[in-house]
Amino acid sequence: MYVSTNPADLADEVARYELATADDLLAAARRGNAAQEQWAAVPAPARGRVLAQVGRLIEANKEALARLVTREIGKVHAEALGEVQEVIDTCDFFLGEGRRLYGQTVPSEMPDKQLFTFRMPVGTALIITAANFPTAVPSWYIVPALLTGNAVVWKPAETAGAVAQAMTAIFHAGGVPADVLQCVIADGATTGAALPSLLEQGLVQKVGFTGSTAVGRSIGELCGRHLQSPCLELGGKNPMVVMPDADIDLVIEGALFAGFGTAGQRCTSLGTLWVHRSIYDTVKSRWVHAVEQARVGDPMQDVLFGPMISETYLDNHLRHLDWIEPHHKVHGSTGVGRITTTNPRTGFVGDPERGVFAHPTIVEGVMPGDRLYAEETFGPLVGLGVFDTFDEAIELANGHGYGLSSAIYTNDPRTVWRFRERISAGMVSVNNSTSGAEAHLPFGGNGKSGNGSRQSGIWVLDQFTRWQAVNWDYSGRLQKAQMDVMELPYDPGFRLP
Ligand code: UN1
Repeated sequence: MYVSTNPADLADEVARYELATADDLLAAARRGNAAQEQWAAVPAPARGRVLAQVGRLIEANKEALARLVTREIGKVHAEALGEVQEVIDTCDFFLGEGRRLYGQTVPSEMPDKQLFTFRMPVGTALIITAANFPTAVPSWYIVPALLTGNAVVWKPAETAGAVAQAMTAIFHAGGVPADVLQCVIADGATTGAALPSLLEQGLVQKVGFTGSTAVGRSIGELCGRHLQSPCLELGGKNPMVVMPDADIDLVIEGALFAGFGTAGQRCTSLGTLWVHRSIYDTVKSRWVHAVEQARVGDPMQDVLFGPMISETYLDNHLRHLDWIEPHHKVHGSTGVGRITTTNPRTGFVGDPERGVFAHPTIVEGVMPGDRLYAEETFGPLVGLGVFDTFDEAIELANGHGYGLSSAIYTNDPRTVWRFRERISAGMVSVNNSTSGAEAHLPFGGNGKSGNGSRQSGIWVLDQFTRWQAVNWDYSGRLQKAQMDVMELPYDPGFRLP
């Protein structure tokens, strides 16, 4: 029995549920396969209507769902409301796609013949999501997958199981058939054990995964053996580059939210703040001050961040603190590590002993060669470094090999364009936080952040459909492509006098 507890108040039991076995996952995929064809036969505009209904129900239940998000994973309530809004936005976007889902008509090289393309569903998708965005990120997969006629087996993070069950209930109430969307709460090891069989038995035609680069790599390897390309949304070490002409007020506000909002537990959270030497001291002292003053604590109140998602996330954060080296300097709070009565944070909102809260930590002096430079930390631990030239900033921003999100702060349009051209990240913010992508732009990364797949907007359609090319010859004879092609005469020797 898995017991899901409130990370801001560990005595508050949110839900308990039996974790699924590998066989449960296989059985769910079989049911999904059996139900998929009938779902795909529902006209796309009617499937779009179903997602419109889901969107309206999410809207009607927004406050309750956001409260559950805050209670189960500790996300600050205002952010939880924003996250649920992202689900509504995603439904709104895809309800219209049900009336488009365009294919093309293409001219043939021969007469009395027409060419067409159709988007076909891939089949049954296994969607594996993380706890940090327990409603929005799953919706980025589930909504387009359903709209395009696929069945979905959703394996949410067990840490966010109550939210997943609530989401699934809303989808079913909105008209999605039970076997077309199934939520199976299992742990990572069980899912990993089931995946080879799911693929070998042909029960899953698409895997969507949001989580660590290491797990993404093994899912990618496994899917590759079965000639599948998964949709992978992995880690980030998202740089923010501050040029000498930047608006410093904006930088401080952006770096505070990007670094420490959601307790740094977004894949788009700021990794390292890179500041030009000419303004380094000013930016450093102002940012350190802002982090020191930030309100941390009870996520139902007006705080910058609440608890870690769970004790596991806190433990990981504590391990990452071991990566701080003698050449680093630590700033940002009245302690490091877990906030307790004996390791207090000045101004803490609430009682830190009730939950799993961590001090915000700025690590100054991060440089290539440091583990903190090279690896994602997924917690309230953010690097600070200095650069002298734009070329150096680009090298630092790309050198770790992740490529999810990035930001540049400058008022010079030429610098914006140079940054955009040379940064390896899939997402670029100009004078804005690395986090907080809107729900209808392509979301995804390069390098260690993903395999090039993109979620959201029209771009995700390529993840959940395959192109079918159709040719229709009504000439009444066999016209051979490339051979029986009409050619009009021309005069190759023609020149103007
Ligand atoms: C994630 O952390 O996996 O851009 C997704 C953002 C959010 C999504 C983050 N809209 O920060």
